[in-house]
Amino acid sequence: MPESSVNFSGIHRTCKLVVLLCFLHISVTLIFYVRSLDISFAFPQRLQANRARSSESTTRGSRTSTANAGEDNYPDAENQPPAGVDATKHLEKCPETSPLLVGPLRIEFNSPISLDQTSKENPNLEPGGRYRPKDCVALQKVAIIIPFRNRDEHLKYWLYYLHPILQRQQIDYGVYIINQDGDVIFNRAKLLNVGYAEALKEYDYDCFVFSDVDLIPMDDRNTYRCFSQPRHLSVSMDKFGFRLPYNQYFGGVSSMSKEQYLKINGFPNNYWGWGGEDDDIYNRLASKDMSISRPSGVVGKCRMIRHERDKQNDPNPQRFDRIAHTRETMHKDGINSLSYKVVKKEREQLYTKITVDVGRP
Ligand code: UDH
Ligand code: NGS
Repeated sequence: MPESSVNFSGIHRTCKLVVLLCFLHISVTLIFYVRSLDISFAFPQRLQANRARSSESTTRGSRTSTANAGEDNYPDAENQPPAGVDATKHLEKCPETSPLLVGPLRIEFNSPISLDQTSKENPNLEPGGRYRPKDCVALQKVAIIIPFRNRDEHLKYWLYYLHPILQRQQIDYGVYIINQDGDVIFNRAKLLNVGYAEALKEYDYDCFVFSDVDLIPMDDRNTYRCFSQPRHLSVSMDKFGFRLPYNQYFGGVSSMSKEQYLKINGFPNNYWGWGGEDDDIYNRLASKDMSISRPSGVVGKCRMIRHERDKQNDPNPQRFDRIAHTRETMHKDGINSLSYKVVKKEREQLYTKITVDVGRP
């Protein structure tokens, strides 16, 4: 009897110890559990703020702001990287010559082009036909300005060919279609001035490429950017037998830095109808002692989409008289006297289209 009573009290003590240990274990687990709940209950605002901040940094990558040029790697106002770029990654400047270039290209206008297909083939574009390289910081911010009216078929080819070329050229660019409203006589140079002014409202562009809608480069080494002198890019057109029609020719596709453009007071606003406005621009440049920079005849080859003369764009009978007086008129007729009304602004995936009323002669 005494022996069994000893054994019993031993078992009893062991059991008590086990129960105590279990209790301790459960208490510790419970404390940790409650503490973990506490964190999210106690600081819901902080969590929300963090979440908001991280989503902001991805969506605000779209480039709609103005620039603090040169201050850091992401030169727009809020220093946001392009969508999809890691904000913590330090980006180098893009090289002078893009390693992505392939050289001569086959350009033809036989098969119809669909805008949907072109959009699908350019998934890295941001709304409005905007792009900037993801792996390096582009050397220039280029607005591409296209004077336009009723040339939708040409525009489809232009977008189809140019977007991939411009991306391979590693440019930070936007495409602006400046559409003349109504059916009064066409004014190419005034539309180009409008493009300059409107593009600058969107982003701190430092370079402007002015391109007819029907001209496609045949070599991606013909970079759509600016140079130390105003640049003529369409130097070797198929329609002229791949040579310049005359030495002073500055039509088709050209580029100018903001500084070069302002030095000549932009372009004339009073060339209504076809011809002469490009010669006037040449005269402006010459009067300011600027020379024309050009790519070689091989790199500068381009094709023009054949077409008939447009309605309301007959040759301007006043053009010869006007180009004879550029030096006297250029200081009062240009970007400093530009007036127009924006009728509509459409931000499509492949371009920004701005419809404008430029008045009449
Ligand atoms: N443009 C339009 N719509 C027009 C007129 C001109 O979009 O109604 C734009 C377009 O970007 C074009 C550029 O302005 O590429 C220059 O127009 P242009 O008429 O000078 O063009 P181009 O030199 O043609 O291409 C001149 C007339 C050719 C007649 C040929 C007859 N076989
Ligand atoms: C010149 C025109 C330019 C024009 C160029 C090429 O004669 O505006 O021909 O025209 N100058 C004058 O008329 C004063 S093109 O063959 O491309 O239609 O750009």
